Amino acid sequence: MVAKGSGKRSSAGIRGVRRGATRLVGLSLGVLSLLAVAGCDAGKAFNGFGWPQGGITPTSQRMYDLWIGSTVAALVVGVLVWGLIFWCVIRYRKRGEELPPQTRYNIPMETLYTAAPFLVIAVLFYYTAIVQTDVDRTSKNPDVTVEVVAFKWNWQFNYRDGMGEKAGTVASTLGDDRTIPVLVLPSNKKIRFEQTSKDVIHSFWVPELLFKRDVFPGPIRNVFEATLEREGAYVGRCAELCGTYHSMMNFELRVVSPDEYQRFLAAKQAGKSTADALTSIGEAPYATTTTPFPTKRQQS
Ligand SMILES: [Cu+2]
Repeated sequence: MVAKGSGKRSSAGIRGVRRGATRLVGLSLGVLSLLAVAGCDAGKAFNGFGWPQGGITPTSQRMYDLWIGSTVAALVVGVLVWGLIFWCVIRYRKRGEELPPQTRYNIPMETLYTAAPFLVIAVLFYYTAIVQTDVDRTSKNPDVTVEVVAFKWNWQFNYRDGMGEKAGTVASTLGDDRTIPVLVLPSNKKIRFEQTSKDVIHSFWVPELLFKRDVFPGPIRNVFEATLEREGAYVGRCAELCGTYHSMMNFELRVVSPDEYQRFLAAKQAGKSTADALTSIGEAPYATTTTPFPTKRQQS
C-alpha cells in the first residue's frame, strides 16, 4: 500500500514538473514575442536603458537590440520575482502560534526553480553568441583595407592594396602633436581594420562604432570589420591606458561617400597632404571633432 501511494505521489510529481515546464516555456515564448514587438519601442521610451545612442554600423544596431531585449527580459523576471515575494509576505503572514504546513522537499517546485535560471541563461547566451559572432565576422573580400598603427601617443593610418602584413601601402596619414590624424573612409562599404602597435598596447575606439579593439605590438595583428552607414566626422580615441598622454591620443574618423573616398585616395596617391586631399573633395582639411595636444610641452 505504501509503495502504491508513493508511486501515485511520484507520478503526480512528474505531472507537476511537466505542467510547470510547459507553463515556463509558454511564458518564455510569450516574453520573447513581447520583446520582439515592444523591445525597440521600450528602448526609445527609456533612452535606451543607458545604452549609448547613435551607432553608425549595422552591428551597433544589433548590439542595441540585444541590450534592450536583455533589459526588458530582466525587468519581466524582476517583476515576477518581486510580485511572488510580496504575495508570499502578505498571503502567508503570521496569523497565530500554530506552525503552518511545512513544504520542504517539494520536488516539482525545486526542479522548476533549478531549471528556470538555466533556461534564462541559455536564452541570453544564445542571443549574445549570435550577436557576438556577427560583430566579429570578417569577410574574404572587404572593399577597403586600412592598417591602423598605434604608437605613443598618436596614430598612423595606411590605406592598403590587400589583406595581411605583406600587402602594400598605397597612401598614408600620420598624426603628430600639431595635427590630429583624419582617417577617411567610404560609407556603406565593408572596411577591414588591421591593427598593429609600435610600442605598447593601445586600443582603437570610435564611440559611434560601439566597439573597441586592443592594438598589440609584435606579431599579433588584430582584425575587425565594419560597415559605416552614416557620413560625418566622429572622434576616435585610445581606450587602453598606454602612458602619460594616453587621454590625448585622439584621431578623427571621417566617413564620406564612396566617390569622394576614391577622389581622396587618388589625391593622396598623387602626393597631396591629407589636408589638401580633404580640401580637394570639399571636406574640412583638419579634424573638427577634437584638437591636438602638444606632447612636448615647454616648461614655463
Ligand atoms: Cu594609447
